[in-house]
Formats: sequence, structure tokens, C-alpha cells
Amino acid sequence: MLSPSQIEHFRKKGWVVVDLFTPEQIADVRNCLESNALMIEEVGGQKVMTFYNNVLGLDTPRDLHLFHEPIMKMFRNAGLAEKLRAVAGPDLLLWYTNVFCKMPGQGVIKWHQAVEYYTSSDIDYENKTLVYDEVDEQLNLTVWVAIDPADKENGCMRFANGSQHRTFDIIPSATPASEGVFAGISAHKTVWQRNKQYSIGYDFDENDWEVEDVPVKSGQAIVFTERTMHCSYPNNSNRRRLGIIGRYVRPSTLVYPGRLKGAWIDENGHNVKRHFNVLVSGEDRYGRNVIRDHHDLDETELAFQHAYNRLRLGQVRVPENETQFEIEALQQQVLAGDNTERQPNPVLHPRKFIQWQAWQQLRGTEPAAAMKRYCELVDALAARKPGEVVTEEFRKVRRDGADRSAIEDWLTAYIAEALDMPQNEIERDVPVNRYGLSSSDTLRLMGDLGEWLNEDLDPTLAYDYPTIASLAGYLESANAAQAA
Ligand SMILES: O=C(O)CCC(=O)C(=O)O
Repeated sequence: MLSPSQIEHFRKKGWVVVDLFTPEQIADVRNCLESNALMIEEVGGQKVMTFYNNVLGLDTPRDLHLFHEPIMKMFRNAGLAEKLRAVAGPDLLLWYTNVFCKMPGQGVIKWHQAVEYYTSSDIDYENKTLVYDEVDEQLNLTVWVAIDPADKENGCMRFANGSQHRTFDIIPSATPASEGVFAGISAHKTVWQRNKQYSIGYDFDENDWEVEDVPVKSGQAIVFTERTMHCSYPNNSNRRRLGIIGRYVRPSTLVYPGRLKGAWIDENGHNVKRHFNVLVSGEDRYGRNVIRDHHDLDETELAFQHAYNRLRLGQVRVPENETQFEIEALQQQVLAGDNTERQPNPVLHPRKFIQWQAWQQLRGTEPAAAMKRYCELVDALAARKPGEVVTEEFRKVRRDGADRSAIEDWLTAYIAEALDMPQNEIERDVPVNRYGLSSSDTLRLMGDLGEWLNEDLDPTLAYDYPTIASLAGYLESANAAQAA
């Protein structure tokens, strides 16, 4: 139960800290997150914890409870539901969870509210996430659970006391995307901002409010309302700050209304076809939402998802041989269905072409059959004895000793294809960026050229040798020097 003083605190300030989870319960969720995260290092060395949602089939830190039991258990915990009832009434649906991992060096999350959506740049007013009932009081309660302790140094939350009584105006396109609300945690920036140039801001000035820093211990949670303005400090420490949130609405609120019209992509670009809500307290008297206790993956799909995670997380290594192509093709067949991609040019993109062919051969294969074969292959790889030779070179497509004119031809054909231009309009002595090749196109070109030549090429060569002729000339002489 919440005590009368906690209820009073919540009503007055819009948030309250509660002691919720035991060290064992926290350890279960911490282990689950750590053992299902891929740590990646961004350009500039920033470490980021990334996740895959096996029910939605997406790289995202969102809604991991749909697949992972420890997270589901945390947010449907009876003690938590009892506390929420004290401020939110008897009937509650868990509709959303999200992981907020602030690694050392990550920045601020700026002031925002969570009334119905909190996209930072690509608000689509027609495509709302939540539609509240006209009669019922609006509610989208957040429970922010500290997995790691959070303090002012490693990025704890801050709240504007009493702000929950107002809805603040959104100023669209106010801020460059690189400085938007969620830019401080890059995993979230990419979800909310995607490729947009601008991000929203709120018509809110913290100097007009009593702002409170809210440090929390591991196992404590902060419960706050949909209108309470909140933000968090940057992580200036050398400690990780891992938090996970759950969000709760009344069953009268329509979650993802677009699905009723078959529109499955939410305002953040997520495909929510398999999303479901969980009734954590009371009853649903409306029947408006998809409500389930558990995901609907059958045994075959569950086995596939676990096998898929073993590869994604590097627990099982795939040798670079035909098996790799088969595994990749099976994965595409399961996740995307029959191949509808355009055939890549086999000379320009040999690896992509082999992948494309392998996928093409699976046309018409039922997902269940593809999943079973995938699991067999992964199980066989996992059963290999240590020391067994695993790396055979995948089919070499490149002719050895490509000379200058062969490389020039390859580059000309590649650029013509990338820019959709006739080859005879590409001049070999003109810097390629004059044709409008972006720096990411150039990076991709160098990767594909390296693959064709079967060697690792330094991408900066494209800047040192900016024309087709100069790059081909350099590569030919480097090749000759190596052979001598
Ligand atoms: O964890 C954080 O730093 C921010 C969390 C947040 O903004 C939210 O829960 O809406």
C-alpha cells in the first residue's frame, strides 16, 4: 500500500518514490537485460547497450516484457499493482516498457511530458499511440525502476513539482535533432528522431518551477503521472545508470488505435502488429484493446527466437562458409517472408548476390519449416567441439590480380548504378563526389570494392584518390607491390 503521506506527496508533486523490489528481484531483471544486450561502440567510442525485441521483431529497448519473463514479472508484480491502485483506481493495463541505460559519458534527457506520446521530431497527430476515453480521467502512469542506483553524478531523474496539473505546449521543429529531448541516450535518439533534422521542444522554463532531483537506490521506483515534467542529468560518472520503465493506462484508453484500420506502424516507426497489453489489476469492461497474459509465439517460434538470440549475441559463432548464407537466408525467410528484393549486380555486389540467391531459393518455404531448419543449424554449430576448424573462406568471387582497367570498369559501373546514371556519363578523371555521391555512399562503395577485391580497404583512400582513375591506379600499384 502507499501510505497517506506518499499519496499526499504524489498528489502535490506529481511523483513519489517507493521501495518496491528486493535485491533478488532486481538481480533477475539485471541478469535478463545484461545477458540479452549487445554492447556496441559508436563512432567516438561511446558504449551503448542495445536490445532486440523478439515479439515485435525489432532492434529496440522497448516492450522487452513481451518476450522476457523476468521483466514481465516485474511490471505485473502484485505489490506494484496495489500501490498504483491507490492513486489510479482499480483497473490497469500495462501497455509499454522501455529500458533507459545511461552509460558513462551519455548526456541529458531534456524536459518532457508523457501525456500520450513524446516523440521529439516526427509527431504525427493523426497517428496517436493512445486515445483516452472521453469520460474517464486521462492516465498514463510511469513507474521508473532503478536497476542500478541513480544519483546526480550518474544521471538521476529530476521533476518539476506540481507541473502535473498542466499540459505544456509543444514547440515543433524547435531544436536541431542532435540536441533533441532524447539525444542524450543515443539508443533512444535513434528511435525517436530517426532521420529527422529537427526535434520538438516544450514551452517550459525550469526557472519558473520548483525542481527536485530524485536520486534512487537499486530496487526503488519513481511513480509519476503523464503530465509531470521530467528530465534527467547526464552521466558524468564512471558508473552505468540502468533504469527500466513500465507505463499503465486504464482499459478504457485505446492503445494503438491505428491497428483497427490495419495501420501497424506506430509514430516511432515500430511495427506493433504483435503488441499486446497486460491486465495487471481489476477488469476490462471495454474490450477495446488486445489483452493477453503472455505472447502467442508457439514452440517452434520460441525455439527459433532463442536460437536467433544465440547468434545475435555471439554465443554461437557462424563459420564464413555456405552455412552462413543458409542461416542468413533462413532468417530473412522467417522475418520477412519471400524475397521481394531486386537482384543485386553479381559483379558489383558478389556477397549480396549470393545472399540474395540463397534467399531466393527458399521462396515458398513455410515459416515453421524455415525456423526448424534454422534451429537445426544453430544446434549443430553450438555442438561443435572446441578447436574444431570452423572458418572456411566463403566462395571467392573475385578474379585474382584485378588490373587498373578492371577496377576502373567496376567503379564506373558501381557509381552509375548507385546514381542511376548511364555509364558513359561517368568520367574517370572527375572527382566522384562531383556526381553527388554522399560520404555514406562512398563508405559503402569502399566496403563493396574491398569485398570484390577480397581485401580490407581503408575507406579514407577514397579521399586520397578522389577520381576513378587515381583510385584504380593506386590499387593496381599496391597490388603489384604486394605480389612482388
Ligand atoms: O531514464 C531517463 O533518464 C529518462 C526517462 C524518461 O524520460 C521517461 O521515462 O520518460
